[in-house]
Amino acid sequence: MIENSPFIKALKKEPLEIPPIWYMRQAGRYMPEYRAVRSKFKNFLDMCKNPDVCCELAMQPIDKFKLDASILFSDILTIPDAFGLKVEFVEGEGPVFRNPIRKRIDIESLPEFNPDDLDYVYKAVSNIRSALPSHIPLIGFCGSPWTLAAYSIEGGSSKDFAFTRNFVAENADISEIFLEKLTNACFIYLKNQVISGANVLQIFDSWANLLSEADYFKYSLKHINKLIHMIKSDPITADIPIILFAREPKCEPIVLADSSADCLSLFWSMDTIDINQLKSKISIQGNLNPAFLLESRDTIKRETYKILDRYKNYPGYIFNLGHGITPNIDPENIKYLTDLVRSY
Ligand code: 1CP
Repeated sequence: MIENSPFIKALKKEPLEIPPIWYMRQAGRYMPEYRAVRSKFKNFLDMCKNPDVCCELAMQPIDKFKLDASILFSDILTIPDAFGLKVEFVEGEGPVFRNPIRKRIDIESLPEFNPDDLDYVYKAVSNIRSALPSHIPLIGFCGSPWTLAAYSIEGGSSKDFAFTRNFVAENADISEIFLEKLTNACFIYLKNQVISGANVLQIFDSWANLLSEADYFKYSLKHINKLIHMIKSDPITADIPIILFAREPKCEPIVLADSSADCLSLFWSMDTIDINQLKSKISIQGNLNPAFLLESRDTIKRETYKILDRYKNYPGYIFNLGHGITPNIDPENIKYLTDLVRSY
């Protein structure tokens, strides 16, 4: 039963002897098995549009490392692609939007979001759910409305998203409309993932760090709060635990706990926060710096123990990294890390 899995117990803030473990980007380029499949596709999104391949990729880290949770293999940029922004992943450049949002009119003339355009994602969810052992929970996910807006307006990735920040400052009213459209799309998208078999949902606010504290509430957290409220109010999704990952937001973590997410996924630099005030409110997931996985075993052990010591009495602690596994990490170190946590 999924309810008895350590991961779901932790999300319900139950104290556990050994924390459940999974890793952000647990399927990806660092695995030779992934690269073998990836080499058959030119455009990454074409690979995401193949539900059988997504299932195979999601299962790779589960089979190899016996992790406690699986995550849908897909990407957060499927939603902007479904809005007609034509997302492509260019070799060495990351995502590139062929129809980015550049002017007000681009938002005004956006088509209605059609959730059926993302049927390939729901099919991937149901394939993965069928392939997984029945006691391993499956995480569905989406990007936060702000993070999706940032990529859509910028037209791809960027160090500082200067065009986006300028655009929203000068077009606050229409940006609000765009963020609302994205929020509604995220809700239907996540609901369909739950209908197809997702047991947990994670929201990725990967570009939370771009905004000042006041702007963070206005452009990001307000919409995340609304999205979580919609999920918690719908009878189909009401009981699904929600994990919120926010990269270095300029607000206190307690403010994120008030979003009514069930779990906070901490970015690796968020290691001086006061966890006592979070204890009764929310589970915590994280937050080893993935860069330590490029160092010696002694360093990995020292840094992992620091984190395990910090959270050993925290009810509902889930071990994870503070951001995704990078392509240059040796899979043997993922195995080493997993054994280390389980034998602590
Ligand atoms: O060419 C390749 O092989 C593509 C690499 C890759 C992979 C494996 C991308 C491109 N996306 C993914 C899968 C993915 N993306 C998953 C599922 C796999 C898993 O976790 O095991 C998930 C949950 C994501 C989510 C995602 N995509 C986020 C949020 C998490 C985070 O890292 O902050 C973001 C920001 C993206 C955008 C994205 N996808 C891929 C790239 C290169 C980028 C851009 C990153 C940037 O802006 O620099």
